[in-house]
Amino acid sequence: MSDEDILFEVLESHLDTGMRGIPVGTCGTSFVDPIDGVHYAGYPIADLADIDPEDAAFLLFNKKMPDENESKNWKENLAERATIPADSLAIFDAIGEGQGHPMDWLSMGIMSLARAENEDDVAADAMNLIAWMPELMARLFMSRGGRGSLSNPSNPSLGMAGNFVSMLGMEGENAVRAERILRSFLVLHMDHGGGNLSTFAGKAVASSRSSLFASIASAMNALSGPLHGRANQSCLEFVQKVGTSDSTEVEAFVRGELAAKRPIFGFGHAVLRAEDPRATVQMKIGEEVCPDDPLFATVRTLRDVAPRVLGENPKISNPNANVDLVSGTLLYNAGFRKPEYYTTFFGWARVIGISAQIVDERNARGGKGVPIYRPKYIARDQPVRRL
Ligand code: NMX
Ligand code: MLT
Repeated sequence: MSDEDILFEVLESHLDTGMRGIPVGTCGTSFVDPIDGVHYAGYPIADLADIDPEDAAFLLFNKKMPDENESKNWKENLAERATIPADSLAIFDAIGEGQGHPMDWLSMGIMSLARAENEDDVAADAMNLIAWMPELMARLFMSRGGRGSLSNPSNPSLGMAGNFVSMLGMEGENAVRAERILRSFLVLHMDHGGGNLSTFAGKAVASSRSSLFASIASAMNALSGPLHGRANQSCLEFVQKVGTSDSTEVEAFVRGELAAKRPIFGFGHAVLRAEDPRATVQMKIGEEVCPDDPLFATVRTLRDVAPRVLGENPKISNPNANVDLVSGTLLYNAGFRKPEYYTTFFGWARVIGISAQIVDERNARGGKGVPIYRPKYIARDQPVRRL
């Protein structure tokens, strides 16, 4: 690509559209095809749904699938880093129980880890943060929920999903199902190109050479909104509110929500123009692990009915299911009964993809890093005046 290649002509009609479709940079971790969905370093997401989350992280950082040896070394490297520094834990534990959204806790937890920043080694900070996430998540669940400390000490050899489930004290069949659902959840949610809001926000903050922790905490704050990551919480609440799997009743419910100007959660996307393959994969997992669950039955009917109803509105660019339609129902079935925590799982997964993208941007231009983000805004209704 030469400097002269015209990639996109910016028209006035593109302004104030949330930069929809306007190219601003390059991304080496993943790309999103409007029809075939996200690909991690070229691999379609559906092909990756069953790999170890640690291997998916390796793929995003190294742009290749690890061989057996690389996978083993990578996992050992993460395990060696897994002990959260005591100073950071003391800050996190001091937040106390109860109040505030779990995403705010996640953001505060990540900021508390900034005490252990390695100045000028963003790649080491990224590895540390990824290694600390399972315990940070488990502590968030236990202490915010007023359940005291971890049920079992951290054991990184169980893998990130298995370790988390064990720290929460889940056992037997429940633990097996929770780990299975969580492993694929983490892989499916790690990355979604360079321009989704949380990734973009995290990279913008990182471009000022802020710490990895400050950048990722900013990304988590962006993810916490209901039009972005918090849609998985809203979607489960929405599915619970539907309360039926009867097609006629579901259709009436969807029409009622639209008439009341409320979003139909789990449908639509800024970039995708077909059903999100991550939704398709999760539907298959649901058919495997909880086909008779009444919530899953509602999701099944919604998937049939809502695209047709939403498709009647020509303004809606994509009436099909997005990643959030099914994920909440699967997490519920995995034993996580409080929807307000669901976005923290999304955040945990995104920490990995966004960190990989920040490391890439710091390595750009021969190690100088990308310049500080500074898009142009056109002045409106501001004639020059004098006092
Ligand atoms: N329910 C109701 N209205 C919708 C929906 C929906 N599912 N999808 C799009 N629209 C509306 C949208 O609000 C916009 O209205 P207006 O012009 O009045 O602002 C209009 O249709 C055109 O929107 P699009 O260009 O199709 O979509 P856009 O890129 O603006 O928004 C979402 C994308 C994802 C924010 C939107 O589809 C939505 O709000 N979906 C429901 C919430 C949801 O499931 N979010 C999860 C997204 C996945 N994620 O991880 O971020
Ligand atoms: C997603 O995972 O779907 C996103 O983060 C939303 C987007 O791509 O804009």
